[in-house]
Amino acid sequence: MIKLYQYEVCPYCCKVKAVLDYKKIPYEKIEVNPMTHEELEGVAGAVEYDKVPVLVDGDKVVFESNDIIKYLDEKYPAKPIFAKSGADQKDQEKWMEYADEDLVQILPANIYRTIPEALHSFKYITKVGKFPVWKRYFLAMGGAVAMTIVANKGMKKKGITDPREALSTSLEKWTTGLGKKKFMGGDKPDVSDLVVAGILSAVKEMKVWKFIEEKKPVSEWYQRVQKA
Ligand SMILES: N[C@@H](CCC(=O)N[C@@H](CS)C(=O)NCC(=O)O)C(=O)O
Repeated sequence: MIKLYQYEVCPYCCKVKAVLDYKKIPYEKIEVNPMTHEELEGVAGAVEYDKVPVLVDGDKVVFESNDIIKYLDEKYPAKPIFAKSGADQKDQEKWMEYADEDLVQILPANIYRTIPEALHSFKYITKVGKFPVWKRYFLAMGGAVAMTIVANKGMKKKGITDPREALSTSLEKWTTGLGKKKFMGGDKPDVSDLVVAGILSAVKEMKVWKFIEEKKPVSEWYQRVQKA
């Protein structure tokens, strides 16, 4: 069976899981210890690569979420998600870039916006991630403070003063593109729908989720993707 080395709440891993789930490809999740990466020892090239997701399919090891997604669509062609050419392909490239360069970039500032919010996010991340129980508490406290500082610095660098507003602007780009369509891919989801919904699913247990859910065009589209 396919093995996906991941962190449960890593948005890049969630992109890959959205594709695996949509295509109904069975897989086993292997939660990686973010401090030691010990699970990746023995997986060719994975320790040097030093990031998740890593997908192992028999002898094949694939790195980088977008390369993994392309690999999956080629190897498991039922329910194709990529256009082969033309304007649709250009659109998909545009939205995949939007997902990685715009939407993902705005999320840290939104989950680590204030220390209480960061504490809430960290508690969840350390609960579902592979952290020894005794370390969770200290990580949550220290991590929350550290991440709030880092996320706020990162925001300032990008000229973002209000993370929620920046998220709204980013999501509006998506809903404007979606227009009256059911999915960005038309009648059924394509890779753009899956990567954007996958990324959003990474924060569904965080406080920012309520803010996302209140945006009806986003939440209604998200529900449609979940069903599909
Ligand atoms: N470009 C990569 C980015 C993957 C990435 O940055 N993953 C993060 C987790 S969200 C990571 O593994 N960082 C190194 C670490 O946490 O040790 C992809 O699309 O797969």
